[in-house]
Amino acid sequence: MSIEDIFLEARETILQCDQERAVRLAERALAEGYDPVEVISSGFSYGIRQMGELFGRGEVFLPQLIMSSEVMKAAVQILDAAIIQGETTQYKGTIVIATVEGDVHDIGKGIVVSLLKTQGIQVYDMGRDVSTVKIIEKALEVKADIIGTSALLTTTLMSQKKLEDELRKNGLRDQFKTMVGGAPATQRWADRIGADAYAEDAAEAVTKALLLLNRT
Ligand code: B1M
Repeated sequence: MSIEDIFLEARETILQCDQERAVRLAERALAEGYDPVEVISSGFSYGIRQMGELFGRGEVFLPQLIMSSEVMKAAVQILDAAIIQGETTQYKGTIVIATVEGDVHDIGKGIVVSLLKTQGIQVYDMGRDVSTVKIIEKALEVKADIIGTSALLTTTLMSQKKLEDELRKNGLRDQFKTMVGGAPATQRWADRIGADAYAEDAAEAVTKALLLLNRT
C-alpha cells in the first residue's frame, strides 16, 4: 500500500467513524515500515480536522465528533507505541504539560508528549482540564524547565494568558520557559501574552522545546 493510500484511508476511517478499519490500517502501516508520526499527522489528524470542519458547519453532530475522536485515539494509541525512542536519550530537561482548565481536547497534546519523550525530555503530562494553580504547583515541585499548555477552544485560550499573569504576579516568571500550542494559538498570541514559544504541531514543539533548553 502506498503512503498516499494510507493517508487517504486513514482520513476515511475517521470520517466514517470506523474504528476496526482504523486499527487495522494503523497496524498495517507499521508492518509496512511507515513512519508513525507521518501516518498520524498526514492521515488521521487530517481526518479529524476535516471532521471538525464538518462539525463547525453543522454538517455532523456531537455524537459523530465523539465517535470519530474515539477512532482517532484507538489508531493513535497503536502508532504512538511504535514511536521509537531517539538514539540520544540523554536527559535534556523537564517539561510540565497540560491541557488548560475547561478544555478536554487532549489528542494533540498526547502526540506532542510522545515526541518530546523521544528526545530525552522528561515529561510530566498532567492530563486535561487542569487549573493554572495546579500546573504551577507541579512545575515548582518537579523543578521544570518548561511549562507547556495546550488549548483548543477560543474560550480556554485565555488560560494561557492567565498562566503568564500568575507566574509574573508570583515572581516566578524567570524560573520557567513557557510554550503554548493548540489550534487557536498562534505566534502572535504567544508574543501578545509573553510566552517564550509557540509551536504549530508536535514536530515544531520538539524543535522549540530543544531551543528553549539550549539543546540545538
Ligand atoms: Co471539539 N472543538 N469540542 N471535541 N474538537 C474543536 C476544537 C472545534 C474547532 C470544532 C469546530 O467547531 N470546528 C470547536 C472549537 C471552536 C472554538 O472554540 N472556536 C470545538 C468545540 C466547539 C467543542 C465543544 C464545545 C462541542 C460541544 O460540546 N458542543 C466540546 C468542548 C469540550 C471541552 O473541551 N470543554 C468539544 C468536544 C470535543 C470532543 C470531546 C468530541 C473531541 C475531543 C476528544 C479529545 O481530545 N479527547 C473533540 C474534537 C476531536 C475536536 C476537533 C474536531 C479535533 C481536535 C483534534 O484532536 N485535532 C477540533 C477541530 C480542530 O481542531 N480543527 C474540535 C487533532 C490534533 C492532532 O490536533 O489538537 O490541533 P491538535 O494538536 C496539534 C497542534 O495544535 C499542536 O500539536 C498537535 C499535534 O500536531 N499542539 C501543540 C497541541 N497542543 C500543543 C501544545 C504545545 C505545542 C503544540 O506546547 C505545549
